Amino acid sequence: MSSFEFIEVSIDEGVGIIELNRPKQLNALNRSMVREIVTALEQLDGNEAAAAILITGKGHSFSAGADIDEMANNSPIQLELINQFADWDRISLIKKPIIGAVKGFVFGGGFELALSCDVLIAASGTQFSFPEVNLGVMPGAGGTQRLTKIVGRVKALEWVWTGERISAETALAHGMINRIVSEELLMEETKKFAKKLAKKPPLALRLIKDSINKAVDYSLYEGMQYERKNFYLLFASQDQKEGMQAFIEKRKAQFKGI
Ligand code: DAK
Repeated sequence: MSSFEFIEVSIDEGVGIIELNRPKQLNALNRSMVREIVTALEQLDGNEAAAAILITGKGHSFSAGADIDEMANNSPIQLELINQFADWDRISLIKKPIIGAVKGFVFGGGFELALSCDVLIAASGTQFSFPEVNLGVMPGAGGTQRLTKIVGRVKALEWVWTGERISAETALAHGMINRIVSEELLMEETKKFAKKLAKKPPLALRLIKDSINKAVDYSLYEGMQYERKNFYLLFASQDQKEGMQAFIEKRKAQFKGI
């Protein structure tokens, strides 16, 4: 594992953990930090010791968004040349489950990072917002797209236009997060969830994520064809043989990820 300046990375019982580590700036995402997050995700994705990846923030907030100081004076040409959030697109290529444990402020680019997770567990009191409109800009790393696909056009327009804060309860009611827990239990509950996933057959998890992600973009017919191929593909795995044999022999399956 590389050493990082703005994040901390560890592995705990099959769960790779990435902690954003700029708490004094509320984990505002500078460019190096985004690059580090994506590098760590890719390294954990290729590391057999981690079956699932948990991402969280140190301090009281997940992230207050992209680092405003860093980008305030950029010209459009600089942004195009820096290709600031190109790294972001690589998050969509991560095959393992990504579970976000969020709390405090989840704003702007931090909200976009949260929406890139597969599962989101929020501490009570968490506030989500796209405040970019108040800076004279708009979300640029998938916010308008991902939010709309989850909550629909009506609420997405309202929230991104006004920049208003969305409570964890409202987020849950709109299917944006999976559950709310107390802040004290956030890491414990999220690790518990991640460890539960880490015990499942990794190839099945991988192809389930792949198939469900396709449902967002494909027609029902195309998606069902795609799903079927993934279903067939799993019959090439030893874990399918082990899983079904264990059921027949009434014992617990021992999955190997092959
Ligand atoms: N950037 C830089 N520093 C930040 C920051 C941010 N986004 N958010 C907070 N900080 C810093 C504050 O400046 C302060 O630093 P010091 O003054 O202590 O040195 C420290 O963190 C603590 O913040 P506050 O003192 O303000 O704390 P409060 O509890 O009073 O307020 C707050 C918390 C979250 C309400 C407030 O800090 C705030 O409004 N922060 C800004 C939130 C925001 O507007 N976020 C959106 C940023 S824009 C792109 C794609 C995407 C994006 C950009 C480009 N491309 C494709 C090119 C994404 C853009 C965004 O996320």
